[in-house]
This record gives sequence, C-alpha cells and structure tokens, in this order.
Amino acid sequence: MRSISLSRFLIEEQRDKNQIPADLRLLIEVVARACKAIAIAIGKGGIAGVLGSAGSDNVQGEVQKKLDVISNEYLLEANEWGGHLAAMASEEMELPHAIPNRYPKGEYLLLFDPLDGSSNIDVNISVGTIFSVLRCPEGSSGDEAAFLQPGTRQVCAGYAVYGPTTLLVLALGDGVNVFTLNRELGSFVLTQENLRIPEETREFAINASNIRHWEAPVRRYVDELLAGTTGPRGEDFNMRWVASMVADVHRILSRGGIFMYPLDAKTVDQGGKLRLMYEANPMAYIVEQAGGAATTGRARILDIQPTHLHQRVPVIMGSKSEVLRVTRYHTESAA
Ligand code: P6P
Repeated sequence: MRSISLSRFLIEEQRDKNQIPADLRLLIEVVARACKAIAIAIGKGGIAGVLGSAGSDNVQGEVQKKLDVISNEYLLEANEWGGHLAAMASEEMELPHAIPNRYPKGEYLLLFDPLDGSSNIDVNISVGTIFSVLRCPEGSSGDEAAFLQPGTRQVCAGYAVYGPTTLLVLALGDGVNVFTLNRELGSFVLTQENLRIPEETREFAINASNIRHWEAPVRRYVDELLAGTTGPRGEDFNMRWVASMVADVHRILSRGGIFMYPLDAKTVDQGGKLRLMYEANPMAYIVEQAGGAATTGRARILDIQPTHLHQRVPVIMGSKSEVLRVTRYHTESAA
C-alpha cells in the first residue's frame, strides 16, 4: 500500500487523471480538516462537556445534541472563506447557508449531515459525518432550488466515521478510497484503495423493532433470511443494527451486507425515515462506486428528482445481489 496523504492523493488524481479541479480539491481538503476537528471534539466527550442535548430541536424536529451543533458550526466556518462554494445545506439547518458577501463564491454546493447517528454519542458508539458535492447551476445564487438535483449529478461524496479509528471514505467518480487519520501527524493517510463491496453476503441490517410496520416485500425478504437453512435461502444469515447509518454502511462496504430503512407504516406519510440529499444520495453514490446497489425498493436512489431539501426516502443499499432481490420482491408484490 502506497503510504500517501490525502493531499498527495488528490494532487496526483488532479494531475494524472485531470479529474479533480483545484477548487474541488480545496473543498475536499477543507471538509477533511473540519472532520478532524469534529473527531477531536467527539474524542474529548464528557471531559469537554460536549455530550448531551443542546436544548434545541433541528428542522427535522429531532433533539439536537451539543455535538450536532458544534459539528455543523465547524463545517460552516471551515467552508465559508475558501471561494469554492456557492452555498451549503445541512440536516441541522432549514434553509441553505449562503456564503457571506465578504467572501468570494465558487461553483460547488456542499450538503452534509454533520453528525449522523448522534443519538449514539452519549453511549460512545461510532457516529459519522456524511457529505455530498454538487455543481451550482449556472447563474444560480445557491438557493434551495439549486440543490434539488438528482444524486447522479454528484461530483463527489464521502463520509467520516468516528470509531476506534477515524476514517475518511471518498468517492470522486472513479472508485472508493479509504483514508485513516494519523493522530500523531494530524493527517489522513490512504489505507485502502478501490474498495469493492462483496456481491454476495450473509449479513443484513434493519431495525427489527419495526417488523409489524413493514410492507409485504420487506417482510417476505427478512422472513426468508430468518428461516436460514430451513427456508428458501438455504443459508443462515446474521443481523447487525448500530442505528448509525455511517457505521452500518461502512461495515457493509467493508465486508458485504444489506442496509435497509424501508418505507413502513410509521414513515409512509413522510416518504421514509432517512434524508435523500445528505444521507441516501451520498451513501448511494459511494455504494454504487464500490460495485453495490442502492434503491428505495421501487427506484434507483440516485435517479430520484428531489422536490425539497429535507426530503426523506426509503433506503435499501449494499451487496448488489441482495438489493436486487429485495427490489424484485417489491416489483412482484406490485404486480
Ligand atoms: P432508528 C440516525 O438518527 C439515523 O438517521 C441513521 O444514522 C440510522 O441508520 C437511523 O437514523 C436509525 O434509526 O429508528 O433505528 O433509531
């Protein structure tokens, strides 16, 4: 494995493949620096008094953790001055954040979930930052309409997972690469090139407490997995559910699996649980770049034309053969 830093990787990608414009390289390095600051804040935990609730709700109506607010601020402050962005959007903010007039505007739009899975923070379970990069439409000021582009228009997507190690997982349209934070040097170092998700798997991730709310195709699929060697799959399966999308999807990218937060009777009115623009789309982009698949059960996630910034969608993603099976069950159920 070449021992190269994130900066060198991006420069070589830019020079050798002419794939990453300078402003996009700057954007990625700035986001990575903000993720390092978030990792440090998380690592201090109770010592720095950053655990617990911020005493406010976000636009989703969810209780904000102190670290949700801190992480959001880090990403806003890090990205405001660089001249590479037209605007930013966050799970934690109702409206897009315009670049202050004192700074130049750029051609990119940055979307992020600053601290996904933050309900796990107080019990020391891995959480993460998810981000997505779009181009700002020509002549647009970066208002909400500018962000409403299908996931296929992403030029970059990535996540940081704050676990036993802090990882940065990056997809730029030419595969998925993993960088590990060297805490002594304070820099991300390439530790896995061209990550490929195993086509087949014997592991699934779903919040099984919702079983009574599931639609028939999901119930059929999970029942078959639970039947194991006694059922139609003829194999035993294992279940994992961290309740932190970044941790669950990273496990699946690393050793295969299927992640499901499907439409169910509880979430049908909102269209699903997870957010399209800064959770489903970036993760779907990364999973597809790693050779996996990502659908709502009825449509490819990246093809969805968004109607509003905080839109929610059903999510089924991971090892291609399993995702295609679940999607087929939805088609058969509708027939
Ligand atoms: P539940 C975290 O709040 C999150 O948005 C995802 O990271 C995670 O996969 C999901 O919600 C967990 O939802 O219903 O199991 O708490």
